[in-house]
Amino acid sequence: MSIDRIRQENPLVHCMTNVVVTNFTANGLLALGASPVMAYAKEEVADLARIAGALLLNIGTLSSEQIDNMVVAGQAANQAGVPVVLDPVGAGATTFRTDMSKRLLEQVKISVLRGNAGEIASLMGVEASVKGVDGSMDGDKIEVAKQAAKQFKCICVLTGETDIVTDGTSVHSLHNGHPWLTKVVGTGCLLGAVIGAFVAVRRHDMIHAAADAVAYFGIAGEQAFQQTNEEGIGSFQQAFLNQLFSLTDQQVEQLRRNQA
Ligand code: ATP
Ligand code: TZP
Ligand code: MG
Ligand code: MG
Repeated sequence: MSIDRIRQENPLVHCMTNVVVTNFTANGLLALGASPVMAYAKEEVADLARIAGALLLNIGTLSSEQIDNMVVAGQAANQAGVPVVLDPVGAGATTFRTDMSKRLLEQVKISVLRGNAGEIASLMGVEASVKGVDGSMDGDKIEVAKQAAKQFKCICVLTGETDIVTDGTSVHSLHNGHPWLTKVVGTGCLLGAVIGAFVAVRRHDMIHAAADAVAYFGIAGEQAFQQTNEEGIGSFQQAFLNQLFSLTDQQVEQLRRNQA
């Protein structure tokens, strides 16, 4: 596990994310022990991406100009060897979102692609249901995730009730998490940033870094639910941030549920 390293090294995560989740993402990264910076201007994104521990590209409230700037940031990160995480929010909901996600995958070397089943399936041309930012599919999620990882030469993290983390060959199926995570907006988006922090401190073993991030995040959700289920979802959101702040590597090793 890597949470101790994140707390020691305090990696900078450059987030180009959406307006819905900006504050939650910054607070989630701080709680974890990472250092967030949100920056979008074409005049500065390359400079920041080069010095970051990881770059997050999240298309949740995209515009054409923002995608242009994401390409600039992503290519600078690539040149500097900085890992790039892509969250193709709402891919499949509109042709624009699907096309822009594909453009980023073509023009930037993506290290980790993180999306729900509907988003990943849409990028692969597999039939999916995507309503706004919520998506699902009926077929074999492991196979779709593996194909995506192979096609885009990246690690694919396909989230939902079971989270799948694969490089196209080896597959980690993780069974932590809680349905209440879907009742707080931006948990998927924050997870992309948290994966960024984990890969920043373990660049040479990104599949295990990504799997650890997913396990950590899911266990934080479970613990938060146990503390707040009688109070409700507002308290859950606060407790979830508290868990990101306080969970240890040892607790995560005890509580993680890999494979079926
Ligand atoms: P959506 O846009 O459909 O809400 P998302 O991009 O927010 O998707 P999710 O798939 O909801 O991303 O994943 C966010 C977090 O919620 C992940 O940690 C995932 O494991 C967890 N999660 C999602 N659905 C469930 C579920 N049914 N049971 C347990 N955990 C879940
Ligand atoms: N609309 C555009 S981006 C966004 C919404 C509601 C946030 C989506 O967050 P998540 O993490 O995918 O649920
Ligand atoms: Mg969600
Ligand atoms: Mg999402």
